[in-house]
Amino acid sequence: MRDVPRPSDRPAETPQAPGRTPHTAPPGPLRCPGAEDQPSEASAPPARRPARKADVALRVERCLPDGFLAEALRADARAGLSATPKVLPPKWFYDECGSELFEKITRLDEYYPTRAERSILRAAAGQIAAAARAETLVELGAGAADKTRLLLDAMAAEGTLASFVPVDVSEAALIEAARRVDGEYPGLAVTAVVSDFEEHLGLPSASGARLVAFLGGTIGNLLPGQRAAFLASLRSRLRPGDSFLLGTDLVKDPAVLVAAYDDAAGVTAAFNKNILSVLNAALGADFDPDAFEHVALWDARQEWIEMRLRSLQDQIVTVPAIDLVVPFAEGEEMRTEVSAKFRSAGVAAELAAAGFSMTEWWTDDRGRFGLSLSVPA
Ligand code: SAH
Ligand code: AVI
Repeated sequence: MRDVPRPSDRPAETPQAPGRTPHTAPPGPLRCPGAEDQPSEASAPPARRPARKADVALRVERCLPDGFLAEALRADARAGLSATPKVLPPKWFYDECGSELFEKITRLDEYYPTRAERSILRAAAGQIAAAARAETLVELGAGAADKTRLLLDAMAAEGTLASFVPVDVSEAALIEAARRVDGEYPGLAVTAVVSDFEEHLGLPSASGARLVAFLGGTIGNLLPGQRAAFLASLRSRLRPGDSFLLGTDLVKDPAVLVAAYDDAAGVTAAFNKNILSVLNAALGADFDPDAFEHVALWDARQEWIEMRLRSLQDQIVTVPAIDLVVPFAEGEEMRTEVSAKFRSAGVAAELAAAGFSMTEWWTDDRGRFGLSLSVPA
């Protein structure tokens, strides 16, 4: 039984999880022009959780070899920009601006998944914490880890919570989120893990039950084969007593879905085009984001939303870091994301195929989003 969170009794040194490469987080908030507005409901620290001073070191681990992500981006750009049709993997949306734009998306009227999943967590977090009885909450693709507070609070109330391990490929956003949680939960050991969860899951090996959360419907951003590989890899690293909490957006009226990915204010369009800015910054490319338009469409056969960037003119883009010259024809479309939508039976089947047994299934009151709790079968 652990004693978290009690604002008054945080130890001077937090307990430390094992890891390969611990670092101290740099200070400072994220900044992204165009992505600033009022803080979200959950990102504003509630009064009952006083923020801790920012000068206390946060534990950060980098699981991938130095340069791995930079090389992976080069490889993905080389392959994707040379393919027909062209394609870029969505994990590269999330530089500082991309992460801020995603947070802005979560506050849009049209973008229901975050609110729907939060409403499920509000209702079910106690049940989840009681079933999992986990010491460690690992969150894959944690982002701002806003909804995560509902799980942390429930696990603390259950008396089991000792550590939180957010895992994300977006280092700046991850550290900012981890620092906030660290400040709000005295006594909680927080270890931020910078990793690509398709390469290295970043699960802590410490004894004690672990609850692995993968929220937001991010699993839908993986293609079916990638999903199966990811689930099998996760299953192979879980132990008896661990649990897996998975958020999945559900199939619904295509008009609702398309609006969620093509909002009136153009935030999703900016998010989509941000991948071009990522390539410009990282690879010296000369994409002109204004020379592309945002496309969101529902693929009824695959049951996924597809985001694309459509070239507004014949143009040639150079990508010096990979020595590539890329012609785009007017009207040519490049896929930047799929966002698969699920049905409960399909989720259970994919989990079962990977060796999980789904023990609970919740949806919000309008049946828009599903949350499943599974254990190793
Ligand atoms: N879980 C949060 C954030 C979702 S946004 C929520 O529910 O709101 C998706 C997050 O997953 C981003 O922070 C992004 O950086 C991260 N992500 C995407 N692909 C990833 C990968 N392959 N490995 C690690 N993190 C990834
Ligand atoms: C992170 N992921 C679940 C989001 C989604 O809905 O597929 C990413 C996103 N793309 C456009 N809007 C949001």
